[in-house]
Amino acid sequence: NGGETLLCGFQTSSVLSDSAREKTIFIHGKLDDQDAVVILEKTPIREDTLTDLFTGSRLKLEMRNDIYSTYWLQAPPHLNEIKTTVVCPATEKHVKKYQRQESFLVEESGTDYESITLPYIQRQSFSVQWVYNILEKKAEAERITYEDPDPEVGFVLLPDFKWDQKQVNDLYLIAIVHKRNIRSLRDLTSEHIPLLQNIFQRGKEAILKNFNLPASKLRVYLHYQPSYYHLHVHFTKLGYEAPGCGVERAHLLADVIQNLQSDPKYYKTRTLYFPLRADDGLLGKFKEAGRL
Ligand code: M7G
Repeated sequence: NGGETLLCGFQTSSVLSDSAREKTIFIHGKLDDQDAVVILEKTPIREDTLTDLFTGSRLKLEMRNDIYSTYWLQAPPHLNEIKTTVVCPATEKHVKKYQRQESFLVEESGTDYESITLPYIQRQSFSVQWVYNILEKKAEAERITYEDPDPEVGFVLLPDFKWDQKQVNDLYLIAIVHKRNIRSLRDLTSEHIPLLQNIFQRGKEAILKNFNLPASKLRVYLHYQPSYYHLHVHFTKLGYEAPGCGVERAHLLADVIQNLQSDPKYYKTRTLYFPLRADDGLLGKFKEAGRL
């Protein structure tokens, strides 16, 4: 499928965002006449590659001053790869998702959800075909870390595509529920507690077994609003600030379970706060309704 030459034909039209600190760049362009978003990311330097790096690389002196000197290390190709993600064909919504933009905090009551958010996401949200492909083993089947096939409380746990699995420092997995009618946090009631507890318990066990990372090193949370409206839970390494994961969107799974235990309708009735980007259509709907 042309995997090796894929990007030769990529025509850049604009840089959507970039970050020197995260060492990423998000580019919008065309690939075979189709809109595409390409994400390039330099990955962390792994301790277990240091020997290879020191023995297999050439050093080019940049400057020397007293006891100080700086160099360019020309690493062997296999230690100099750039993680690349391609979305093609990309929709306008994908382009917006990756564009750097100002955000505004929205206050959404239970009734706002029913009257503003729900009708909007029913018309406008991203396709969750990739999620169904995972659940049906049509894609990424060989990447699955753990699965509980139960139709009620089951889920698939696998590496998020933001994680290259080369080091545990930036560990990032997602648990995707088998049940298909749960869009987000807002759809959860006390009847889902067994499902959430199952994900929490078995997810932590699977990560300990496969990646040797104990529960005390994990941040387990849901996003509201999510980008994809099929319930999923994020598992990341504590202390790793995953790109695009602002505090306002995160709801810790442990808190979600407790909130539902104390009030079965907690997420139907509470006001929830979340940031939306300036050109998000949902923000426009909140403005039209005079809620902003
Ligand atoms: P979210 O909270 O709905 O949206 O999380 P966010 O991307 O705004 O955080 C969805 C998660 O699924 C994100 O962490 C994505 O990186 C991840 N993800 C998205 N896609 C399209 C894929 C995919 O095709 N495969 C895998 N493994 N993960 C994906």
